[in-house]
Amino acid sequence: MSAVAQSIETRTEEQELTDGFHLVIDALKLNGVTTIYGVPGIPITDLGRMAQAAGIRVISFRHEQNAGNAAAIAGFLTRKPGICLTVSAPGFLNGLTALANATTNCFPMILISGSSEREIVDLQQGDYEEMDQLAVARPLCKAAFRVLHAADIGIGVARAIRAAVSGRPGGVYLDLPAKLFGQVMNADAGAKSLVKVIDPAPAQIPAPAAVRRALDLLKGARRPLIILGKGAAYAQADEAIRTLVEKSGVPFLPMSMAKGLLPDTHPQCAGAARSTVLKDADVVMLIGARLNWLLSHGKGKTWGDAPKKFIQIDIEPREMDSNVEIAAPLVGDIGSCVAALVDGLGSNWPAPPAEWTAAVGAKREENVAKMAPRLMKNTAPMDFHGALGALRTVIRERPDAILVNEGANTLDLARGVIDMYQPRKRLDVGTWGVMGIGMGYAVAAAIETGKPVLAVEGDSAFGFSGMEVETICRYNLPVCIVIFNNNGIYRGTDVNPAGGDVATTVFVKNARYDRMMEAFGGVGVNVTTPDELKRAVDAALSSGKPTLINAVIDPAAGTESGRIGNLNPQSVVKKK
Ligand code: ADP
Ligand code: TPW
Ligand code: MG
Repeated sequence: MSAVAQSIETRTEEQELTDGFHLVIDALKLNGVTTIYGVPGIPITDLGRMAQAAGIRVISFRHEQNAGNAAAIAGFLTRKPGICLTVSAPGFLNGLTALANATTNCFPMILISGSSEREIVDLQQGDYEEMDQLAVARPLCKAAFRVLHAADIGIGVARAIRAAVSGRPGGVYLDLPAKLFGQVMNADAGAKSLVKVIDPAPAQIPAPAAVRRALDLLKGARRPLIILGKGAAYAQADEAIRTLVEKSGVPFLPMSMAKGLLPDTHPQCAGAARSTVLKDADVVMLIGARLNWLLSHGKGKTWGDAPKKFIQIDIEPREMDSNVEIAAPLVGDIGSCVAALVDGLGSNWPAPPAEWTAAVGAKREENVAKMAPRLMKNTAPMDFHGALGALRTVIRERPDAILVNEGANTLDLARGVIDMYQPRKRLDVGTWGVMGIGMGYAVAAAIETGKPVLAVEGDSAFGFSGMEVETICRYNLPVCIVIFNNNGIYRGTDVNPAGGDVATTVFVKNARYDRMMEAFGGVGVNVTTPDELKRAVDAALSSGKPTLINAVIDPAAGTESGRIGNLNPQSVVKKK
């Protein structure tokens, strides 16, 4: 043995050592991370193994985008950053889509990717999976960090956690080069280098003058409206929000993922009178909802001619005046802002003019009555409303089930038809209207909450993450997937006028998605009527067995792009 080797051996006998692998795991555990979503491979395979051995639940996916989506929605559901772990370049890029989507939706998540050797990457000498990942990630997320020394792992993980959950939540990238994992240091010094993040998302109290300004505006309103967004669902200030709505008597409109914060059947819910309230309201209070495309940027036809004033509650100051003037900006965390407003309402806050609440109520009853017969049609093939009528009953009977929803018609119609009763039970395509969130969200929803999950998926939407049915079977998750199979994107009836290939929006006819589930030991069911659909979903949710129901929908039933066909650009050139 050489003198040097001998001296190292003597030293290791004297002191206990740790390394990068263990420090990353210890740092995550110290900060309460219980689950990692990812895909293994060089250089993070052993990190996953060791994390599992150390008691962290490590959920292996078939594609990083789905693992990333799982981490993102875990962040939304728990207010702790969801962790996604990927390999270098291609795995990193697959996960990056989910990180960007999380940032866009204000969900806290951390994408941890292994990366290649810095010296080789920076000289572009062609390393295994070479890519300057930090530079690529930076413009697409809220913050991006790289750790080069084992002694900095603790601080690196702490920065990532705080960046993800403080202020406006978002996606954070943490770059861990392969060499870091093998770096050795004294175990005591390593333990001391770890950082437990104290109060990672500190309360941000609104200024009293801003609270008064908002209350004054609300008090003077003749036709007030509260819009609840997914920021309000995320904030977990459920009781305070309910009190504000009920004490003020103001009608409320939930955005898609805020449905259930108060039940859609609540007497003040204006969900079924959306166009009326947006058009006619004179004072609109936004709580954790942005005036982006989903709210027509706060102007134009949707908002009518009646002059409007906006009160906006948001933790991000720069959100104010992003699209229109905000008359009463209330910057702070929703829990603190809403509590301050409730205080200010006092005990004899005047109800809004009865004329207004009655008009909203009447419109709502009218629209509900108009839709009712369409939901009761029990025919084959089903149309969307018939099938959704059955699923609406399922959720009414099982309000604690989590509904995941994506597609075009399948999304827009389910959002309108299926009433939600509890907060954070509806997870969908979010701000981007992105396809592919379905199975990642379903897996994480089941794992994080232990509740049954009902994923209502367009046949196209499902295809973006469909291979994860194996993951669902492997972990034996209580997920029931219903595929609204109309043979394609929007519809299955398009024809290619030039002949030859089928139209771009059309899939294989009479496909049997249920058999995909059977391939992995799950339950597959093919249904053609709403009654059959209801029975199959009930059986799945009661048994908790992974189930996929192929629901045969009339291929002619859908419309182009569901409810947002108006966003398609139109060609002005006449065809020859
Ligand atoms: P929706 O799509 O439902 O309309 P958005 O995603 O557009 O909702 O808006 C969510 C908003 O909520 C974001 O502007 C975000 O900054 C804000 N937000 C998120 N969490 C909080 C919080 N705890 N307190 C205050 N605002 C928050
Ligand atoms: C990542 C564009 C929006 S909706 C949709 C696509 C491809 C599928 C609609 O068909 P589906 O639903 O799911 O069968 P239905 O009920 O209307 O038949 N790529 C990404 N995101 C989006 N939004 C698209 C493409 C799109
Ligand atoms: Mg379809």
